Amino acid sequence: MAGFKERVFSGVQPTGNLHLGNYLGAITKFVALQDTHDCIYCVVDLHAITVQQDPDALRNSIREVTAAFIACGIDPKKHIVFNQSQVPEHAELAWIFNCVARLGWLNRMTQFKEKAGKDRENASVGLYAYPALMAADILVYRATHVPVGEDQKQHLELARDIAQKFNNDFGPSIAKHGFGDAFFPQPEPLIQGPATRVMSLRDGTKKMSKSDPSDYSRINLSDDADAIAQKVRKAKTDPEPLPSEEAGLENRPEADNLVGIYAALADTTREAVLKEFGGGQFSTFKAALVDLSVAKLGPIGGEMKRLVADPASIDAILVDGAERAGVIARETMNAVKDIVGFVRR
Ligand code: AQP
Repeated sequence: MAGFKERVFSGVQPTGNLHLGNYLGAITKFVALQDTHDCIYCVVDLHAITVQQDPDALRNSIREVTAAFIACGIDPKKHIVFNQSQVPEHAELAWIFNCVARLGWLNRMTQFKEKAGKDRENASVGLYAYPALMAADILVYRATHVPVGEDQKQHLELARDIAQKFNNDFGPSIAKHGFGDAFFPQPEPLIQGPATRVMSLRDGTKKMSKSDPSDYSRINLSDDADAIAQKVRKAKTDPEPLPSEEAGLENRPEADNLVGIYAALADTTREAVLKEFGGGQFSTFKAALVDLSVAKLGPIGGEMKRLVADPASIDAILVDGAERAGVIARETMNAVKDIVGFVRR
């Protein structure tokens, strides 16, 4: 992005067990981007409390997500790993963005509508304002690239709108303080590959999600080989054999989902998977999917267990990450305060 140093930011909520959707849609991308970019990966605990959380479970989840990051291959020494609440500048910039974003923009957010459900009057103000905080998470580091799953696309578009409106609203002040014609970059979503939206194993029309009451709807990163095998075997399918061409997956959401998962785990395409398994029965395909899933996810679950057994080491990683993130975030906030017109220390 012209004029801005390339930097990657993304976050994961500590709201329960991380699952295959989080892994394929987001975390595998986090890992790959480490080779080419400076990366900041955040456990977004301020987002988690937009719905009620048990305090002890939340603390455990923060450590578990951190362990998952590391077990999947994120290097917290070369890059930055921390939890959001340790860097107060996220919340500070979010307030300013609440004053930049328009009500009409937030009213269009489909995730709020889905999560608030019918009882919208009873949803927290935080759940409604969530996308402005997400914009602050990204832009407090002036990040240029954001690897996310498909479900976050709309929030990313809002972050771009907020960045642009801030740049426009404060244009003369931005120039006066020596930042040219734009202080914030337009962050680009990175949504690629065969598994940008992994669906529930029980219902191919619903997103795989931590908050689904059925544990059989998802494969958790902490699941052992037996649990993975059982969930894949029980995954909903249809009576037809697998098609040989991608077009044959249309209107077959469960088949499409399992083929997409296989392709992502094997680092190949749906087309290639169908070339191998097309025309065959689901039982053969599922057996291969069990083997592949266990081979890929088994070691991650084992390493997560080892890491969470030593919470002090995880906490030390988070403190170190928060200190390094805080240096960047404070620099941004000092500039933002000057641009907005606050008197500061
Ligand atoms: N099913 C999915 N397929 C692909 N990507 C997914 N992501 C989440 N679900 C899928 C991506 O994972 C990253 C972290 O997501 P999150 O935990 O911060 O929030 P979420 O999207 O709200 O995840 P859940 O599982 O659906 O949580 P709950 O049930 O608590 O709402 C994001 O990049 C997301 O796109």
